[in-house]
Formats: sequence, structure tokens, C-alpha cells
Amino acid sequence: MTGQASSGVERLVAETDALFELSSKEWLLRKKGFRKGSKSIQINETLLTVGNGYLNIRGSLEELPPGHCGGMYLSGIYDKSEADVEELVKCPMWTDVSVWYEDEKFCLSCSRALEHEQVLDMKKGILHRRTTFKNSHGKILTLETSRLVFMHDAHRGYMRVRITPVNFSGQIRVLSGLNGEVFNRGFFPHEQYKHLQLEKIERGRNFMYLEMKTRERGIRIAEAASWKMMNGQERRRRWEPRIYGEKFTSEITIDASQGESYTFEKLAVVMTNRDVPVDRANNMIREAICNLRCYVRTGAPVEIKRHIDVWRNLWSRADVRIEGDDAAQQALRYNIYQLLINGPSKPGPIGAKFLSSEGYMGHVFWDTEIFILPFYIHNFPSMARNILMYRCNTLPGAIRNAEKSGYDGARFAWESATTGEDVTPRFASKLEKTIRLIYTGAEEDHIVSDVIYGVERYFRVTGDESFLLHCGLEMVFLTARFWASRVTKVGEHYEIHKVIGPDEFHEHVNNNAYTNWLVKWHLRLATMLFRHVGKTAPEALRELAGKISLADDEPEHWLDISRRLKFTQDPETGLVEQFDGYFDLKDYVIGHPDRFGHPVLPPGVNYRNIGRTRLIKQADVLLMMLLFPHCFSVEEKKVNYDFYEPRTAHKSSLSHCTYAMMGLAVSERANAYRYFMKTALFDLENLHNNTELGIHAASVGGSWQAVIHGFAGLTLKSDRIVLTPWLPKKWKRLSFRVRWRERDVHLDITHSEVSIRIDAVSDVTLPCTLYGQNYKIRTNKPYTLQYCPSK
Ligand code: IFM
Repeated sequence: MTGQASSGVERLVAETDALFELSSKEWLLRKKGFRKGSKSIQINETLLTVGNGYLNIRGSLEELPPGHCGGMYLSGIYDKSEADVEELVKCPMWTDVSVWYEDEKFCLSCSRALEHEQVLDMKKGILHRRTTFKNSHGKILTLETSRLVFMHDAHRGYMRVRITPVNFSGQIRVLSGLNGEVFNRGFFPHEQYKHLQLEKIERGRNFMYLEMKTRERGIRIAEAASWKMMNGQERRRRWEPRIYGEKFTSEITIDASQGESYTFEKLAVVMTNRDVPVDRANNMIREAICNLRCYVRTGAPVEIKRHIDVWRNLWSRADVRIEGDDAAQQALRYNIYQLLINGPSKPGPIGAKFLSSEGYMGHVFWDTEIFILPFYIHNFPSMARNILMYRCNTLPGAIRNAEKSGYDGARFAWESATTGEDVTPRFASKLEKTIRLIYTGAEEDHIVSDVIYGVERYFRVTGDESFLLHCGLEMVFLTARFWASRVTKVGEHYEIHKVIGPDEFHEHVNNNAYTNWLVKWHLRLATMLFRHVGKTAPEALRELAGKISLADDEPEHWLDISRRLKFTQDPETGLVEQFDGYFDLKDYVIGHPDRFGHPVLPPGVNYRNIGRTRLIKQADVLLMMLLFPHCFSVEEKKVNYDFYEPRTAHKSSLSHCTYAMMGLAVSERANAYRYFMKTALFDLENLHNNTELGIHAASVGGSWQAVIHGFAGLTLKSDRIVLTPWLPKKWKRLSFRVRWRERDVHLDITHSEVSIRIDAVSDVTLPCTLYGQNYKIRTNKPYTLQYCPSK
């Protein structure tokens, strides 16, 4: 190698070094130390996931120590094979690396760790690792890695590896490749499902290529990578690419000198046949290699710079600053980071565990529309649209669900994957320890209206008429038709029998308040939209009516059902009965929490008999009041809060954020803050002891909502902004911005002022209600109003 070329390489290394410089500490999530065989290995893998919403990679250690559960997941790639139902497929890995000296691998489980740390830089979306191993022969070596998947180009990833033999010189082998020997976890311990079969494995002078196909749907996943030594090339003795079965390994042997560092880099491309035009999809190797060549030509530093620029923009859009409470700020940042690495740039599913693991098999629940979607609606409307488009595209599956259960219209699946047909497993999910039949797929029908709630909220905040006319209306009408066939007429009234509400401790119940209230609203909305669009876009309505054979009198029938659907609330106290007969159940309240602060079930109550008690799993009536805040008075909310809060076991990650926001609504502020911190720290502190199985995406979205809708008290209506901020004492300032119908709303709240500025293309005056008082806000002008929450 010439001196000139080698100085070019040094420059490249220095350039990436500069780009990889760590951000300041408030942007870092640090995980220090390593405990062999402990659960923390997998918990850290979940927490340290990097991604871009198309492809996400768990933060596994490159040498994959025993007990690891590394994995890469691609949005929307599901397969069934021997599994009970379709599940998110673990894809071939490209981030595995192993370093050997004299037939001994440097691995955290067999070498001593003199130091070990993984650092997630949330500002840049990069995961770093630094480990100094001492092997059984006393050889000390430092391994440093950095990995990322690009935000500006979802198909590309990058990894840099640096090794330094600290107290020895000699031949070191560094291996990395493409690993197709990957399995999903099975239902029982040690059971595994194989979802992929080998299609093609090839090597060229500068690349390796692996193509695998999902066994059921035949989706082809292509991975191409270049793996090379960057500096110290003259030290390279051998480069041996090897293919073992479904694994490609590229082995580089170097003559290493004590104290010198050697840097390697891997450029990877990942795509599926779904990502390329049909006529090119039968030549995936060509697609992937072309892409890789182009990537190699551009060079990593240019790509990394672009990636960091995109991250800068994402944070400038979505960051929320809390001054005075570092713990809250750090936790919220982490949750926003999770939302950012899972935002879909194309229509596609968002599962209850995001793309962080196979937990809940990657399925999509109501978590998406009720808990996760609002962040995207208020920050990245096009991503929100993509989330809803997934539901729209799976309407045919929802129609089949309705048909299969003997109803009309469309019934969104309780658990959804590729087609929208219900994929709820028949037996208890892997997250629960016991095996029992699951009824949620047959009975948890509130999902149907939860999706529509998401549609309405999206439309209200964005005003996206085209989505409404081309997708939303059809979703609203077909699901309204489902309810019209699902209700039971009892005398002059309608009822909904045999459901499970959000509280899943009680199955086969009649007239769950949350469900019935949502259905009332949904049917009314359907009728109103029918009338409204009949006037504003009659042609579009006529076309849709023809497509779904909508009879003229159907909408009026929906309104009639809405009016006469049962809903039970004590007229004197305002207390809502969660379902028929709930008040007749044995009464218990949750006693003192355990030493971790978790609610403890009263003596004698267990998961087999809990359905005979008034104890509930998660917010139910309270969530209804949160979603429809203007339909219930503060007194009604308080009565229900006081009743249900001591009876809620919070055995779901969806519960705490609801109690945080409802706590603020009824001035239970200390409690609200406590619940907020639980939500915000849900995975960071492994609150439910199952973070190894993936991120709790609903609590991630819920913690953002608790700050924006809860503490800032922000509601965006179609024509006005409503604000009721209240800040905890130690929060000196809360500031953020949200998107509202092509405008940017900037809010800055302190204990004395509420500052608001609405940036817009044109100057207009918009109404804003603060603590119930109306103001007129001119766009592009700053306003400072008084902060004065009720005592
Ligand atoms: O959707 C939730 C449900 O409400 C409670 N069990 C877990 C599901 C997925 O998060």
C-alpha cells in the first residue's frame, strides 16, 4: 500500500472517529458490566436496539455470549411455518463478530471483563461498545464496536470494529459474516421455529451475499455486505471467506503488535423482494449487490453524516425538554428515541413490542392506535398516515374476520399481522407463564372502534381530507356495519354481549362500559360523516356507497343503535359500572405495594379466581373517560378514579399512563407524577420483569402522551387549541412543539408563563383556550399568557 493511500485510509478512520464522538451525557444510555447467564443480557439487548422502522437490530454483543437473544427484524415480515400463528421473523444477522487468539475466542462468558460498557447515543442513533477482555491465558485485548442502521436509507447498515491487543503480539483472527442460522423462540423453553430456508449464498471479490426465503409466504430476504480491514493492511496475512451451510464467514488473520489498534468496517445492505419492482424481484442478488456497490462508492463517512443530519432533524421536530427533573427528561428522551426508531416510512404494522423482539409475535394490537399513534399524529403526520394505511390495507382481512364470526362489515383483528385476519394464539402468550385458552381474539372487540378512534384523531389534528375520502370513510362505514350486526336487541334497547373490555381479568361479560361507549360514539360518527360528506363530496360518497353496497337507510339505523345502546351510570354519584353485574362481584382492594412498588394481589386471590372479584387488570372505565374528556365532568371523573384506582392491579403496561393523565384531570397530582414515572421508566427499569421480551410500545407512547396531553394539558381540535398545563414543582420548564394542520405550534411552559407561537405560511388568527378562558392567537407572533392552574 502506498503512503498516500494509507494516509487516505487514516483520514477515513479519523473522519468516522469524529462522527462517532459521543454526544453529551443526557443523550446517552449506558449499560456497564456483564453478569454471565443473567437476564440482564437480554434486557440490554432490548433496550439498546438501533433501527429505522424498517429494520431494527437488538443491541446484542457481537460475539453472542451464551444466554443472548440477538435478532434483527424487518417491518411486516411474518411467517407461520410450525408456529401456532404467524409471527415476526428473526432475520439473518450481519452484526456478529468474533475475535480469536490461538483457538480461544474473546467472549464475555469465557474471558474476564476488565471493563465492559455499551453506550447508546440516542442523539445519533448509534450503539457503541467497549470491552477489555482477559482470556484464560492472561492475554488482554480491547474490542470497540459501533453500529447503526441508516435513518436516511432504511436498507443500509454500518458497523465498525476496532481491536487492540494490550499485552501481547501475535496472530489474531477476526471473523464476521452473514448468519442465516437463526430461529424464533418457540412456545416452550428450548423450542425453536425455523422460518427461513436458504436460497442463495455467494461471494465475490469484495462482497458476501446471503438470500433466504420465508417458508410460508416465500418472502425473499437478501443481505449483501462488504467486510474489510481499514488500517494496518500490511499486517493482514490471510483473508478466508467460508461458507458453512446457511452461514457465510469471512475470516481475516492479522499479525498484530502489542498496543496497536486495527480497524475493520462492515457495510451491509438488507432488502426483500417486496422492496423492489416485481419485474426485478427475481434477481435479488443483482439488486442487493448494486446497492452495496453504490454504498461502497459513496463511502461510510458521507452516509454517516447524512444519517446524523436526519437524526438532528428528527430531534428538532420531536424533542420534549423538561428542565429541573433529569430523571424524567432522560426517561422521556429514551421513549422518544424508541418512537423515532420505529416510525414507518411506508404503510406497515407497528407491533406491541415495536421491532425490538418476537414478544407477542410482533403482532399489532389496539396499543397502536390508542397509545402509540398520537405521537406520530402530532409530530410526523405522514408516518401516522402510514400506520393507519396498514389498517386500511388489511380491510379485506377484517371483512373475513367478520364473516368467519357470522357478522357483517369489517372486524379488525385483536391481534393482526400480514393480512389483518385474526392471529391471536389459541393459548396463553409466551409472556405469561401458564398455559390457558385465550378468548381475546374472539371477544376483545373494542379494537374495532379503537382503530376508528385513531382515524378520527388523525383527521381532527391533520385535516387530511384525502385520507378520509379514500381510506378513512370506508373503514368507518364497514366497521359501523359490523357493530350493527354485532349488537343484540333487548326490548327497546341494544346491548353488546360476550365481550372482553380493556380489563382482561373479566371475560365473556355483557355491556362493557368502555366498549359500549366507544361503539355509541363510533356509530354516531359514521352517521355524521355520511351526512357531512354527502354535502361536501357527494361524488366520492356515491362511489364509496356503490363499492360497499351502502343502503341509504343504513346510517340512520347506526344512529338509532347509538342512541339506544346500553350504558350504565349511576345518575346520582356518576359511578359507571364496568360491565353488567360487576358491582355484584366480591370486593377487594389492592393493599400495600411490594418492595418494588408493584401492586400485590390480596391473599386468596389468584389469576384463576380473580374474574370473580372487582379487581381489574388495567384502566378500563377510566380510559373511556380519558378518551372522551369532554363527555364527563370533573366530579364524575373523580368518583370513578376514586373507585377504580384502588382496584386496579396494573398488570398491563397500558395502565399507568392512563392513571397519570386521569390523575391530572382529577387533581391527584402526586399520584399522577408517580404513575408517569412508572410509565416512562417501564422498560428502563424492567418494571414488569419482561423487558427481555421486548419494548412495551404502549407505555412508550403513553409516556409521551402523559407529558403532552397530561402535564402540558394540550388538546388539538380541528379549529382550536385547548391547554390546561400543570407542572410538577421540580419541573422548571416544559417545552416542545407539535404539528397542527400544516402549522407548527411551539409551547414553552414555566411556573409563571405559558408561551405560545404558531408558525404558519399565512397570517391568520386562531382561537386558543387556556384554563377555560378564550384567547385569539395570531400566527407567526409570540404570545405570553399566564400560568395559573387551579389549586
Ligand atoms: O393490548 C394489550 C392488552 O391490553 C393487555 N395485554 C397486552 C396487550 C399487548 O400489549
